[in-house]
Amino acid sequence: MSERGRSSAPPSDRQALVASRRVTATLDELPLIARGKVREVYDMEGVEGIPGVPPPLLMVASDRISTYDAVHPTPIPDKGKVLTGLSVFWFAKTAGIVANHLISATDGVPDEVRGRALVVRRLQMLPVECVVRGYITGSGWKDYQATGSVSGIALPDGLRESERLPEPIFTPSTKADVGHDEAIDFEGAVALVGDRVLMERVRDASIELYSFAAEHALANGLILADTKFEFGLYQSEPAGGAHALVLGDEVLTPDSSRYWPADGYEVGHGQPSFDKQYVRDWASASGWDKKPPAPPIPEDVVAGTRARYVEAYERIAGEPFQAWLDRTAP
Ligand code: PZK
Repeated sequence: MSERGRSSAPPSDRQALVASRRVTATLDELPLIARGKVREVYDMEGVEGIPGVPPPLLMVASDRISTYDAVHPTPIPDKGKVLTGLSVFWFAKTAGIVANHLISATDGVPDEVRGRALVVRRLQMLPVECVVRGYITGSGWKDYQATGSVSGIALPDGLRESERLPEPIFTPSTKADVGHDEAIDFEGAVALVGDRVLMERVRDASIELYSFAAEHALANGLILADTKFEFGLYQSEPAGGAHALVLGDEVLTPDSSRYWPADGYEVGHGQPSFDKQYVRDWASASGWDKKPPAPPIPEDVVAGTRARYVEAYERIAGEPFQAWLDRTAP
């Protein structure tokens, strides 16, 4: 029984102070507020109450992996830690471009999820996904073939699949609760957000983030074909304070981005994913119809895929993955 729970008497001032400053709960004490295919968001309300500051959130990345939109039952060990470490690397590198929601990867993070969870500022999220493309692939390639444009941006004639674009383009989409996000043009994003000047800042920040990251990645042998950002507004004062534009979500991870090996890059066809290609190749050869439920992944494919995630971390962050594990160990 805890010090607090042993007695029904009111807590002493000291006990109350200690309780109010308790920074670490266990995961099962935190209310789950959002659940994605491979990660969760928890409410840290009551864990670290600071008057006038909205209570933070805990974003937890799992080791689950999805291909063809279905989650496999087999985890990829350390995938959540790789993605979280990469997000933190990029948040630090890009803080001069735009503020971000990261508070801590250690203080307040429960031991059981250390290395794969972040305490973040609670934002009012903008209702658009901010996609930037530097290469023509995926749904962008489909739209270009059909219309010559992507998100209302006319592109040069004669582009071939996976070709680098003359300059990165901002191709926002809606946030669908279920199913796929729907591509919209910039005017559609302005209408959803309701503030043209804000949306221009979001677009410009998105392109600057992509350009910075793509150059860093390429210098380390990785092509960053495209990526998705999510932004929010942060108001620290109870009322009347300015709303700051803040970068949220996970950033520039293999789950939010397409990374290709620069080695063997070839225009004219789809490129292998740096991280998921072993799983996709195996899944295609397995006879799975690519509809849920996704099949279990064999051991050798799991090991090869884990190695690719770790390699992505080490190439991008420029340090051993072990350094991330050491910095975040309880
Ligand atoms: C927030 N999501 C998406 C869904 C996930 C993530 N800083 C923030 N403040 C308020 N809300 C969010 C964030 C962030 N980031 C993001 N949902 C809420 C989402 C499911 C699982 F991990």
